[in-house]
Amino acid sequence: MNICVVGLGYIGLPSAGFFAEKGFQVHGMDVNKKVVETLKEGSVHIEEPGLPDLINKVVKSGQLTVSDSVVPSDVFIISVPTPIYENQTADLDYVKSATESVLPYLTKGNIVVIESTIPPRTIDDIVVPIIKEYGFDPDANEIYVAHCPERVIPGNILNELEENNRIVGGYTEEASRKAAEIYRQAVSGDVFETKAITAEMAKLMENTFRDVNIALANELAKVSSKLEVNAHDVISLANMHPRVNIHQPGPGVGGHCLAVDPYFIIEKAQAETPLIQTSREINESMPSFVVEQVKKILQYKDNPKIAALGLAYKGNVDDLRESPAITIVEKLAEQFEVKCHDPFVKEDMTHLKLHSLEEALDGSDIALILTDHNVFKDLGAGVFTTHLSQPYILDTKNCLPAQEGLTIYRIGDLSKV
Ligand code: SAJ
Repeated sequence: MNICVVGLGYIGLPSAGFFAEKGFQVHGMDVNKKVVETLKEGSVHIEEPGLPDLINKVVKSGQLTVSDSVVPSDVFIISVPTPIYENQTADLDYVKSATESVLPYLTKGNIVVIESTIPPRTIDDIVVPIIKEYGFDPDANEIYVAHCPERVIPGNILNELEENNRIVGGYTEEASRKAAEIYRQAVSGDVFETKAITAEMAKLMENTFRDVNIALANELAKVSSKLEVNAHDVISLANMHPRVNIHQPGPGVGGHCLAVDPYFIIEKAQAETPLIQTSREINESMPSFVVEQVKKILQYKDNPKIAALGLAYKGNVDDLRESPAITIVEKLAEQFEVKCHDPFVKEDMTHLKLHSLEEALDGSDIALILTDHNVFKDLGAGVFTTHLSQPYILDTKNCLPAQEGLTIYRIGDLSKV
């Protein structure tokens, strides 16, 4: 069975490697020639544990080939970005052009799966019409069209590709069955068959559930600061109840999933989604909340200097998309000197100037922990007391242990501010 994966990004590349390792003959295509060249040279452009070894292995064995064009296959898996316009509606141009790019290679009986996260009704209203227009009839199962949303978490992608349950939403029942068979041959989780619209909504609700839950935690952090109670203690005690699972407050919600996907529901049901919209507003307000706290902590300092540790949207990844850390640094830099450090991020990935850890801390009046990279969790008090002008830390991710000699402020426990 041949698979052609269209789009070799954060999800497409690991998926291509995964299916290749499972014995499928896989061709990965990306319109970005630089990405293709990098892969051909045996390097991998994405930071993800285990990925370089996997890709090297399957490229070497010939199980995975890459190029900048689609090739004829039995299955086409489309895994391209779905960015969002400034007016918070989905930009489906990549999904449309990727679907168009496979058309000349389609033959009757092929399976087309969209793995990209898409707004509800995209399979029915956009993908299927493109295929119909070209002359195939998905209603008569000439092409099997399905949505199988990716659900893997960056940082643990390879394990989750293998183990997670999958939802396969077919345009027709037969399409669900055909596409599900492919996934059943590769994954160890269960594969559930449903309609396309249900799969689209299930995926969006998973991320929206998490976004709304984090908004609740962030609201609690703000309440706690007013009522002088520690939100982290409240959450860990409340979560001991068997039916409660409040998420963690923080500097805001980043990444290309939670910070974006709720808008795909909102755009299709504006009047019916006040809770989802308010949750987005709360999470988007967190960078300003953090900036306010920094100003309060440093109010007695003239020309305070700030070290910002962590720019990525979450720990142990290099992904800067929608990262609240970037917003916080930009806001602070309007008024103060801010030096940034992120061991995962490279110079050419950001407009912000990067420093070594010591350079960033040297002479700064506070260190902000904006990302919970493991390397930060393990930092001893010494590096802070040696370099900072005063041992002040605002740990927005609640990830540093309390240590003698350090004054650690935490979002959710700001009674000292
Ligand atoms: N965050 C909090 N508090 C928490 C948990 C997360 O503030 O308690 C923040 C993180 O710091 C980060 C953001 O939320 O800024 C998102 O991080 P995440 O770890 O929750 O999720 P993502 O965006 O890396 O991946 C999510 C996952 N979705 C779910 O867990 C429901 C993943 O399984 C999806 O495949 C992925 O979105 C996606 O691609 O849609």
